[in-house]
Amino acid sequence: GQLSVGQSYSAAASGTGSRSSDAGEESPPNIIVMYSDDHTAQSIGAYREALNYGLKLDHTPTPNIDRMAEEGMRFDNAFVTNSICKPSRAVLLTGQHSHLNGVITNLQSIDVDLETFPQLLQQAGYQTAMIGKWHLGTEPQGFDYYEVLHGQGPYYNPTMRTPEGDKDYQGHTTGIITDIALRWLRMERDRDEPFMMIYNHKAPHREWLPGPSLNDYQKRDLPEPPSLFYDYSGLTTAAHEQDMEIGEVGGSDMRWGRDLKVPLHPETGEVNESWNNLVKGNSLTDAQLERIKEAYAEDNEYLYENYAQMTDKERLRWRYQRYVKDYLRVIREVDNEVGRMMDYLKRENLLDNTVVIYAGDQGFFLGENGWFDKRWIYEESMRMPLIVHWPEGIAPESVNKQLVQNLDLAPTILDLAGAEIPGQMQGRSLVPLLKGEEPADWRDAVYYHYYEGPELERGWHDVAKHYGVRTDRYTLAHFYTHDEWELFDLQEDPEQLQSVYGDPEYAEVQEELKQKIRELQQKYDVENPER
Ligand code: SGN
Ligand code: CA
Repeated sequence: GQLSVGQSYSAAASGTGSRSSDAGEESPPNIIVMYSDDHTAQSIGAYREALNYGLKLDHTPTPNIDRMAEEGMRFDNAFVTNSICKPSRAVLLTGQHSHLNGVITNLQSIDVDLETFPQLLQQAGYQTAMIGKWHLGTEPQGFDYYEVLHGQGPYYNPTMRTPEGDKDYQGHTTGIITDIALRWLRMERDRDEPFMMIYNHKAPHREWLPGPSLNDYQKRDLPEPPSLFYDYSGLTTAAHEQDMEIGEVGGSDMRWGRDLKVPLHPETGEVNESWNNLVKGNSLTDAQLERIKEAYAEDNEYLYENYAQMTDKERLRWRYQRYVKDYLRVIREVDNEVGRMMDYLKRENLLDNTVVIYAGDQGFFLGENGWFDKRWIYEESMRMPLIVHWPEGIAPESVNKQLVQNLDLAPTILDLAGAEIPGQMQGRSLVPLLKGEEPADWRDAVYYHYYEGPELERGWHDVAKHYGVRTDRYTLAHFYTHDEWELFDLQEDPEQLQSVYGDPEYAEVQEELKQKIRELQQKYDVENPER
């Protein structure tokens, strides 16, 4: 059975670790990677004090993930190399930047011949499993077992792809993914070997359709981010041309039916096509559909009655509240399931010698700039939440501020397993950081490249391609299809509202950062930075 949402897993056991009894010999740790889809740091209680931009929640929706941070290490400067789904997952598996692993946008599938950390762990004697969102096209390689969603997968009643063919499930996907993961841990793995499991939630990806938490936040409003009504006046063409506005109706921005759960168009009274898509796409049963309609009914009635008199600002506010509540509802469900997983590890006495890595595959906008979605080099989307729980290896309440990346996870995991890190991997093991060391030669800048521009005609959220660099204080980005640059001083302008590119006061910094970009392009074998 599921815990009620908001309950947190009980405090970690101490002293009763599963260290091998052989004198002095440590068994290699088990490893669980949780890479939740679109889970952004602004929605995690543990990050509330750490971030100086964007939505600040007045409560925590994530007691279990917070607990992992309290008992382990929170990374405050973790970034993805390319803020979109497939590319981020390919970087996780290969430890290589997108231009080398080939998955530069959501259009590519991962090449089955690439060397990935799960295959190397298998060779090193680990039992491996891949459960939940895969989204890399080709068949998962390097796993003793897998059970994954097709593509993005639905919020309800998923069909899972397994080595033996498809399996159908009834219910809410977030709980089902955990059930499958727990079944594998309990009954299917070989207990004589250490295990590595990737346990990936589909939530909180669009369309944020809650299950158990449907009725949370019914009677209260959530805070707004300071830049909710921003007009992009300090930014370049790309920001003016995007397609990710919460307030914009129609097109590829936020849709009334599917995203906002408003069945009828508030102006015309006609059924929204995207509402039908929501019902169909999730194969909702009558009972599920009734429960969903019921949860939104009162607020929708208010909207239908008042829409005509509402100002644009009020309309955006209403849409923002509906969006962010649903986002947080599905986050609470993820958090609850993470708690179930941690409880299992504790009961089985596995907690101390299991490294649990909690991360999002990128960040996400929660109304900052009036937006949802990701893609940008901006803080909201480039930052990934990254929390590591490992009682045997990490001092509690650790906070790390080094610049780290999803690129580092494959080398880190191999290092934890005592396996060799192949030369083609471009990240660096975080194990010294986990142990509290501060290597003097740690990187002072991260390289970023986003490739899914409007010319691909993907139909949603056109964002101009860009590459750039993020240091501890600055972000410099080149939107090369427009040949425009943006420079942010994150200390002075944490919300990134005013680019200071071209400002004489920053001339020197600007030159240094351009030089840094050239250095990194060379270091990472970027042959064609404007592809
Ligand atoms: C879908 C979503 C987009 C989302 C992309 C990429 N539209 O196309 O909102 O940005 O996926 O997401 S939807 O109407 O199909 O939901 S990603 O996580 O796979 O990169
Ligand atoms: Ca994603």
